[in-house]
Amino acid sequence: MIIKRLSTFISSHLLNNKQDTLLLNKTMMHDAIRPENSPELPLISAEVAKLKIKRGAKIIDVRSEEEYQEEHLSDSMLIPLSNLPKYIHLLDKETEYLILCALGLRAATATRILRKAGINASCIKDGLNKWPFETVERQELELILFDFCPFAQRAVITLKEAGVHHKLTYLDPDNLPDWFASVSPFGKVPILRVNNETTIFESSVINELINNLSSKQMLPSNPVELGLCRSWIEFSSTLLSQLTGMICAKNAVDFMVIHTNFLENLQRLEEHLTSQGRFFTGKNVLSLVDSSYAPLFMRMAYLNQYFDLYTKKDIPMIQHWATDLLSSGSVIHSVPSDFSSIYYDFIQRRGKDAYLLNEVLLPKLKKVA
Ligand SMILES: N[C@@H](CCC(=O)N[C@@H](CS)C(=O)NCC(=O)O)C(=O)O
Repeated sequence: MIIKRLSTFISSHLLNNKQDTLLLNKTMMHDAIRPENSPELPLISAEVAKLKIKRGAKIIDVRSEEEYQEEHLSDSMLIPLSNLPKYIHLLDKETEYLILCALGLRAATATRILRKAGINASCIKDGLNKWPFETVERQELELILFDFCPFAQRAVITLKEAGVHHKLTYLDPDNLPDWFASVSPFGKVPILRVNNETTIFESSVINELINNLSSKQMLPSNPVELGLCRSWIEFSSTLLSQLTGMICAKNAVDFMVIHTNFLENLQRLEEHLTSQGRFFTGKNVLSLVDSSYAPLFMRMAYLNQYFDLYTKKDIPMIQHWATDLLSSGSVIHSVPSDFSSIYYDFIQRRGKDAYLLNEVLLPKLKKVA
């Protein structure tokens, strides 16, 4: 629990304090002399570290954000050395921490600081440069998407929130380039091209990959909490499909059947939400559950301007969550600034002869005009 709190805290507050940095710079000079194994500074090899990780030890990487993005160990948490003093109080005294940097020097300094504070920390001797096992390396990421697609928007939010370098390639669904069929296995977006050779598809899988490549922890590490998050992510796809179902329904009866079901599902979600925190997990960190629901909430808010898709007071928790989510930077910047007209175009295309456009939206829009 504490580890999770720490990682979320760290991810959102990579602070820089001048005094700490000066202090640490001094210590780092001192550490230019190769550290020796001692009770104040237990040094362990990569092989021993690997065994300890299997038994539950946690890795703290004390390099910079840039170095971390280039290459890191999976499941490691990033606390740049200069930020360490600020986060010590959040570390769990029952957990064993293995401290890693590039060569072992910054890790030695960090280990001493942590041990002085009563934390069970050991220094990985030779650092990442001599780590003989697998690492996660920087990848060239290209997200291929349509501007109206809510599933693609999930991945854009995650990319922005994770701060991972990426390229966005928008395609026109009515004018797809020849290469698209050869890279998208089902002809759908989003797809994430990794190093221009591997295609990852399905937005929830893409999101998990982005999360794993970044220093952010947008999913809980506890297996049960993780499973719960994945369950609710799946549920957001059901709600999104129902929204499209309403747009395509040919008549009022078909529309009402889906609408009733949609409201029941919203109620199910409402009942699950217990926290009044900004985001789904109740913490101040945008999770993959949040990036999965934000596109739904954005479309719901658009439609609710024109008819009672939902009543705000019936779903107060969702309303609170959606308001916070839709005002966060990575969500706002996940769509082009003319998103309303993009979404309206989508409704016109998908629901050309359908009930919602012709019987509900157009009469309202004519009135406004
Ligand atoms: N389950 C997929 C859904 C993706 C999806 O349905 N994408 C739509 C655009 S929003 C698409 O590419 N449709 C094209 C088609 O079905 O041919 C995911 O989560 O990525």
